[in-house]
Amino acid sequence: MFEDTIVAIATPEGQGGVAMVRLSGSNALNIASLVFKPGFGDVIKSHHAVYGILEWPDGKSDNQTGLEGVIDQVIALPMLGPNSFTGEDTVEFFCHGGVVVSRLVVSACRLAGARPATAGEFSRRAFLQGKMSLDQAEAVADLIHAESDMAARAAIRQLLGGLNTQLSAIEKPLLELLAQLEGGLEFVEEEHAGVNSTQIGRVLSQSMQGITRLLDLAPAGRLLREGIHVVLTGAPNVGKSSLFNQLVGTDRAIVDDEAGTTRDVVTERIVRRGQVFVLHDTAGLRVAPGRVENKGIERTHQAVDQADIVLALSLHSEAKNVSSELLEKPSSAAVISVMTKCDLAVADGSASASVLTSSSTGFGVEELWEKMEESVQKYELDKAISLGVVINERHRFKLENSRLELGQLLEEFSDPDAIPGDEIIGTLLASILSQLGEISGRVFSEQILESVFSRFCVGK
Ligand SMILES: Nc1nc2c(ncn2[C@@H]2O[C@H](COP(=O)(O)OP(=O)(O)O)[C@@H](O)[C@H]2O)c(=O)[nH]1
Ligand SMILES: [Mg+2]
Repeated sequence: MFEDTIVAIATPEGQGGVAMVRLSGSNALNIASLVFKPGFGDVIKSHHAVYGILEWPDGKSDNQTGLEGVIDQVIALPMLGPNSFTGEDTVEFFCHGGVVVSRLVVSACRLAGARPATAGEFSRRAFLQGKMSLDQAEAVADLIHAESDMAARAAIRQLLGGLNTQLSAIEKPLLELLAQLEGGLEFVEEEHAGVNSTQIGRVLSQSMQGITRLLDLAPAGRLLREGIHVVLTGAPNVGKSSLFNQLVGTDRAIVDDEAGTTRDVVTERIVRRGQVFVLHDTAGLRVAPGRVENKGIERTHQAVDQADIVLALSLHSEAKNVSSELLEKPSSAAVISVMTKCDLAVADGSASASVLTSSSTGFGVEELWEKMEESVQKYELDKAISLGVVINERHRFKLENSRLELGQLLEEFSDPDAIPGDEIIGTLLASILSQLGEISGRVFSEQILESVFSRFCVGK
């Protein structure tokens, strides 16, 4: 248990019925008894809520606020370590919500000896006390930040051990192999200490497959965490902003018959069937416009580079798609060709591969949504959700490194005459395992903890 006791508001700031202030650390119960009356009684019952008054510690009422003594009526919930979120002694105070009371409760706890928690410090302690792995702590953050049902479902499954299970299945055979090799090193001089190279090669290939399967789910992880980026492009006046407004269901973007009206990227997030779509309306693509419009067009290209889906718009009457010609860089995104203003004329016959739309009548908009949903099926979001695997950038980086090292090692096995000795295999295995171990936090450093937990909010 950490010597110092930390305190923070765990609920969001703002008006609400109830707010929660959490104290955690070796002195949590003492500090709580200085501010909470009549206290927990002679024998503290862990996980039993107690009603009482929260007040300033004796002789330390806050003169600035003019409040003497009483701060609020609260419910206090003591949870003795190791059976708490952090694994330490914890007291949670449920006070009235709003911007003032919870802050005063924190101030009183600080006067009684607690210090303010830093970002993610409760979760960090939970990790250090062995209550959860690093990827589970990240799942807590993902769950808090989830904007869609799908993202929340994936995060809770990862929190319950999804990714961990997959990782253990990859790590366990490698750890066993390492132990065998190391065990063999001490006693036996003969080749591979009873583990033959075919066996080693098989274990390595299986791990390689496991890592590749996880990496295949990395795009799904990004889509679940960030949403699906949809960029509308096309010549000026083709009807991008009008269609954007239809898709998001509000008059968010300015529509005008003057070409070059939209000069910046306008972004709107919407949830559809449990999935977040991030729609971007852009400046129309055309040659030699003014300086400001040019900057807008530059941003269009940047948006396209980040896109998962590009909606390439052209007028009902245009036989070929002008905008896709002006898109310089190839993007990995799915491109859906869309014909606009179909209320004005019957679309050209060559447009059969396009979705025909009209923003005036709403025609084709539902079909367009379905096309977009279809085009993200390849990312196997359902699989990532059911496995509880939300690969983030940190995981992806570690997985790629370990796949690279594993690939190098496997290559050595392709030539039976060039198979390295046990000691070298052992060293390489240890390195691969340390890369993999950093995902769950089986292996960690101060730097890793800093990079993970500094992204959390205070109070989590
Ligand atoms: N009749 C008709 N007019 C449209 C439609 N969509 C857009 N417009 C008109 O076309 C002009 C340009 O639309 P806008 O959405 O600003 O195009 P953008 O420059 O591509 O963003 C405006 O005058 C719109 O009212 C449509 O589906 N049908
Ligand atoms: Mg526009």
